[in-house]
Amino acid sequence: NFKAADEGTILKKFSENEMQCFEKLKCDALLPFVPGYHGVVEKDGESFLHMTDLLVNFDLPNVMDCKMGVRTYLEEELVRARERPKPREDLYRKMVEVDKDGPTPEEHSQRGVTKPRYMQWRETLSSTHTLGFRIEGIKKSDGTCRTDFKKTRSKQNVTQVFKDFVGGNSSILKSYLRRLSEIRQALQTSEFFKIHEVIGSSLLFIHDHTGNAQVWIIDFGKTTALPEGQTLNHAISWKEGNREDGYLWGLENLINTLESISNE
Ligand code: 4IP
Ligand code: ADP
Ligand code: MN
Repeated sequence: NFKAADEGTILKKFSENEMQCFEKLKCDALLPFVPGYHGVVEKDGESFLHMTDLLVNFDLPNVMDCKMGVRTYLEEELVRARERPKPREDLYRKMVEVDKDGPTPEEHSQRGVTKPRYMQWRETLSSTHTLGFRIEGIKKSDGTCRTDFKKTRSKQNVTQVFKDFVGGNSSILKSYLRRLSEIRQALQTSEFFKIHEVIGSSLLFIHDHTGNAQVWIIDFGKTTALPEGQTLNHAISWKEGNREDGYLWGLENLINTLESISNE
């Protein structure tokens, strides 16, 4: 999905939706917290979004991707699956790999699960439903990479992963907390955030041995504008039709989780 680009920048596979978000973010309170956006470029006959490489100011960075919100798929995907269910074998296989009893008898016999069914299963197995965020992956400075967090659900488990990630460094933890407060503040004033359903977006945590620590808002591939005049609360629960994403509720829980580590 990504391609190398000029020094300090990266190319992400083009998406019309994500491009529109970056365009709108150019004059929004969230601008200081999203990767620099440098427009659309063509390479080898393919289109890409050109953005700043967030790792560029780090020396041997440690990186964690946290997917925000209580819901990770669009309401329209739910409607589509109900009207015209399309069981997918790839999602069935991913489900069985984690839990052979995950699929229902019917799903087993058709060797397929629909996209929203798979996404909901991922949400309940992880901390998405209980905390409003989940850990997707971690890349450490030593080159190791972990994505086996599909069953990391309890606050205790999540806490342990964060502790390992910061390696007990309290000043990095404090920098992360400061940055998360700034992000919360910016979200509360952002016009963009008010009128968009933010689905599948992540907070990217980056730190290194010099003590540099930052958090960035990334991935607007499924962030969608609401109909004219409509706004979201981002903290109340999702009921089909209200399009709430639980982003602010998740951020609050994430901040609480890091604060309780910091206070130990
Ligand atoms: C993936 O599941 C992720 O949720 C992807 O989201 C999602 O892509 C995939 O849907 C889904 O299969 P696992 O993480 O369990 O592998 P992301 O890209 O944000 O990680 P979408 O297109 O929904 O963003 P499909 O339909 O691409 O398989
Ligand atoms: P996808 O839509 O495929 O999920 P994301 O935008 O979430 O793509 O990016 C996937 C991963 O790529 C992130 O977890 C992060 O590690 C890395 N990444 C994304 N954007 C940047 C960036 N601007 N700079 C550095 N790394 C990035
Ligand atoms: Mn993503």
